[in-house]
Amino acid sequence: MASQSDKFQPTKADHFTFGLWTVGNQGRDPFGDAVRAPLSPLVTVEQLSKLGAYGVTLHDNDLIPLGASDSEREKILRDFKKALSDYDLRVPMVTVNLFYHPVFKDGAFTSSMAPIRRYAIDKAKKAIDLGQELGAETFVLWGGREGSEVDAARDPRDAMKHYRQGVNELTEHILKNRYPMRIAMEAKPNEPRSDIYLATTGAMLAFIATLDHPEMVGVNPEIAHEKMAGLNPYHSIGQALEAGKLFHIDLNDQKPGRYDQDLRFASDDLKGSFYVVKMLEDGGYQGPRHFDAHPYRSENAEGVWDFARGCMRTYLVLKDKVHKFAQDAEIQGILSELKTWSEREDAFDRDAWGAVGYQYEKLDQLVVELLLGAR
Ligand code: GCO
Ligand code: MN
Ligand code: MN
Repeated sequence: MASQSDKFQPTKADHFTFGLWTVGNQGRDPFGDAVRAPLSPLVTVEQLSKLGAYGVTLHDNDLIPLGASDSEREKILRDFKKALSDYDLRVPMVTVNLFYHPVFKDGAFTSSMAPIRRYAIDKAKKAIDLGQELGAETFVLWGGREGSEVDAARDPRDAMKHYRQGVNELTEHILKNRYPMRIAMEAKPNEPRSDIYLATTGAMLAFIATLDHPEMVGVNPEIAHEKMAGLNPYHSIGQALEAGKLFHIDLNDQKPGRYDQDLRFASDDLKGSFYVVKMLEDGGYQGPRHFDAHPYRSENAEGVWDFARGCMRTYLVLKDKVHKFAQDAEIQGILSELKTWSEREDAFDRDAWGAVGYQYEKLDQLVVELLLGAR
């Protein structure tokens, strides 16, 4: 693949990152067992670095198994840090697993059970400490089990109060320890819960404004999750960026109206993905380009790396299209014509304005042809 064109060969300067859980996904689904062997974090570091990635991200338990002793933790961390330094890979983001163990079956921060909430908050604090040890500047918080099936059991107002209290404790922990770390909250409308609280990036933004330290908390929008909610990720990401809240991003893809697919970046929706790349590149987003996606279940160990290469190459191809968009005389001509119209200062004539054609058909067709390589 790389031989096709070096222009699309990723380098560390592109700031591509992958979760250990993404390339390490074994292809389990609710109807079928694992199709791939577990992938060691050390091998992942080596492979990602060779493919041109900049970093790797992880949940606490992707690296340190739940229940590991202090000495086991230390050994794992020592080996992992050595691999990171041998292969010049960074860990810009760490997150916490608050969903896998049965203890979280009815929520973590929003559990109705105070001892479970305590355990969840302490687990997240430890994951923050782990992130600090690995040099991460972002801590992602995805409340996968923060939701319900049975609304008779819990009032969402109580869930909000508990959620807020949990996040407030995390910011206190970061401040007390003077960690240079920010929190990025990730929304999802459903799966694994029937309904997950704070279902969209917009809901997260409203919630963040109610926290004790809103300046330390932003969002980690995931393309697929916005699509699962029937929303346009370009708009959600744009709103977050404009609010100064785009602290991190999960790039992947999703067919609307389906289960959580976590598809290879831009594999389904080329035009929507183009606008996301355009937003990140033109909008001054400084963070890593993080892929949170899974290889198809059809793949063996080799196919996993085709998947990772594909995510990065497509991003770079779309970034090239963003430059072409800016240089395309016809596209820019229409846009500047529209701008001239918008700045007209003659007396307002309602009927004349009502009769104006905006040329959006032409504009959109030009974008389609640009993406198809026809210009
Ligand atoms: C999902 C989620 C997760 C989270 C991850 C980080 O696919 O439903 O995106 O992958 O991003 O667990 O906490
Ligand atoms: Mn995600
Ligand atoms: Mn997802």
